[in-house]
Amino acid sequence: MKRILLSVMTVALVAGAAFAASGAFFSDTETSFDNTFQAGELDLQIDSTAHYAGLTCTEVDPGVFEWVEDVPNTSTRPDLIGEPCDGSWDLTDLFEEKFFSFSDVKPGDAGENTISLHVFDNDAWACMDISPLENDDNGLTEPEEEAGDTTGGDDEGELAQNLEFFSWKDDGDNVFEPDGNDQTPNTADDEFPLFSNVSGPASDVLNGVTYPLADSNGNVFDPLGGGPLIGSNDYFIGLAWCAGGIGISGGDISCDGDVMGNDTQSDSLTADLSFRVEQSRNNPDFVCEPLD
Ligand SMILES: [Ca+2]
Ligand SMILES: [Ca+2]
Ligand SMILES: [Ca+2]
Ligand SMILES: [Ca+2]
Repeated sequence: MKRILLSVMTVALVAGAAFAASGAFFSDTETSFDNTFQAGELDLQIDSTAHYAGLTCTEVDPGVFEWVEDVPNTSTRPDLIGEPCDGSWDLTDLFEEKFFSFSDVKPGDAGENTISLHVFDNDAWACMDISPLENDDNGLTEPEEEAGDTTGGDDEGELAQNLEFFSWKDDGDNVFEPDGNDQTPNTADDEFPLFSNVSGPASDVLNGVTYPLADSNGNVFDPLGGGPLIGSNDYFIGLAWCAGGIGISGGDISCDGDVMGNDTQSDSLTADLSFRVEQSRNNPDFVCEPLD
């Protein structure tokens, strides 16, 4: 009897303990650690590859660029082969890089730069701005005077009127590849002219102008779809130049130096080319306005 009683007491104690445990307040905790706001990044980088007179400005050693002939014994400037060159560089922010740096341009000279834009981290609107040209005469040589040039001062040059440019949306291979002779965009991959007048002298197409690349009115790289530049995509612009009259026929780009006269001798042309981007998120109405 004593043993049974002991057993009952044990059960009662156990039951009492169990009741005490389940009688605590129910609770639970979830924690979200280290809540943070950090500003995003929007970084534009640009690379360029320059071609001139059958040469390509090529990185021959890390950071060292020289003119290399595209096809042996075909360049019209063999004196430049192996010489240092500007106009080509890898993807970077721009510091002292120059798309164009030529000191001895002659009628019939022609070249091309393929420029790529790469927006990191965030989709962005983009505009291209070109400063007013400095079209200087640097004084009158005898042939200039004989050609009838009577203005020899700053901003009195004739080179800007005689250096013609053509620009197109490229796929990165430096070659203009329209859909046959059709120069209007038909597909997302199509290549087509970017200047509304197809081509023209620097004094017209590059003189203090702002070109929308992608804004709320459209996207030159994707005219069928529109919208901003997509972060992490590459976008390519071909920019061809000719000392004289540039001609576009299908995918062929020609240069006629005959129309460039002696009045341009010793003249110089200088301009700044800038690309700017602005975030597209929460900014749906952005328009590329000309800079002041
Ligand atoms: Ca001059
Ligand atoms: Ca002049
Ligand atoms: Ca191409
Ligand atoms: Ca002149």
